[in-house]
Amino acid sequence: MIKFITAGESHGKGIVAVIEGIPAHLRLGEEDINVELKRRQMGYGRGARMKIELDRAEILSGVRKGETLGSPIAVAVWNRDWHNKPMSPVFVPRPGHADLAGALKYSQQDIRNVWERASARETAGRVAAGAVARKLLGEFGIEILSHIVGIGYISIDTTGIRLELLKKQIKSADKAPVRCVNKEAAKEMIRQIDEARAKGDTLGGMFEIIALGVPAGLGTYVQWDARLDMKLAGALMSIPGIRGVEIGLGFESAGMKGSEVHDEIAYKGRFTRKTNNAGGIEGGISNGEPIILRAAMKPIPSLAKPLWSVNLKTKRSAKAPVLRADVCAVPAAGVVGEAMAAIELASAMTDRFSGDTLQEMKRHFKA
Ligand code: EPS
Repeated sequence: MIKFITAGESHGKGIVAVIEGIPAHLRLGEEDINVELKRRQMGYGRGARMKIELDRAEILSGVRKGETLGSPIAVAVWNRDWHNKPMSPVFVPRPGHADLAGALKYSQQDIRNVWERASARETAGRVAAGAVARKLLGEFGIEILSHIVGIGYISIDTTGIRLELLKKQIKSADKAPVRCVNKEAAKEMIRQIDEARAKGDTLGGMFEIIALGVPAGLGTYVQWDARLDMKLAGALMSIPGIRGVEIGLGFESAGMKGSEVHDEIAYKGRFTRKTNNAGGIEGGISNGEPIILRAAMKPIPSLAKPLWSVNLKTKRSAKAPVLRADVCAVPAAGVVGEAMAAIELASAMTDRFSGDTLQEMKRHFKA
């Protein structure tokens, strides 16, 4: 099993991720993490903070001479925008952010004490941990991709596209502004982001995760909390702003007939399916087909044209504070989603093919 935690505040010294359960002798360098951190910083609609930061990993522990030791791996991403002087307090919570709920829970009047940790900057730590998990998955031929399938009112349907072609399209769209494989839809997404920015508004959307090469047999139905779909859905749901997760056909399957939904089984030297509506998981277990997940992100709650709220001190109506923020962070959320899926899949792999060393894990995998 792989465990990970993050620590750090948005304007503290940095974000740290600690990941445990990675076997010894996996080749790992800071550059493996940096490529993923860079991807998280990209995307049309990001705020000014991304122009300040140059997220880079510093491996603090768990790696020697470019190889993991089997001990906890700690990675730091230092903040450039580190405020070491006290900042003026904020008393008006933003609707939709953690501000009010956090202030009530931790008995805080200065909302900065809530948002410093609740900020999506924390996801830099997740992406760092995810990059380590991804490196382990790569040893077993498992690849994780993501692409944007919706922003605002625009959404695309890629179900008819052959997976090999879709994979190519996703790889070439990865550096494009909204990471969407449909160029026409991407233009409209960008136009909508511009419009939202001009109006002081924000936008949400939907990303899809595709995990290729996942062997059959990860996860299990024998206990509720061991199901792979539960773990993956929970992992995606934990990303700030995510309000819904689907697996395979997801919500659409609720309105369809059983004969339309379930993937008929054939045998051609191995078990095959013509369709993958199940999204690669049946009975809480990976079935050998690609794993397909989608997550819906709500619009960012920091609005340039703010909503009404209440001052926590005076209890009088007040406009929420106007802060530097993203107009749309869905392209970046997709990268965070990949990281979370990588961690859960790597964890399921270490459960299934456990080993103290990578070689031992590979022997179990081969067997
Ligand atoms: C983020 C850093 C933050 C925000 C954003 C994500 O930096 P700052 O608050 O200094 O501008 O840009 O956080 C949010 C959108 C949020 O709602 O918390 C980052 O590194 O991703």
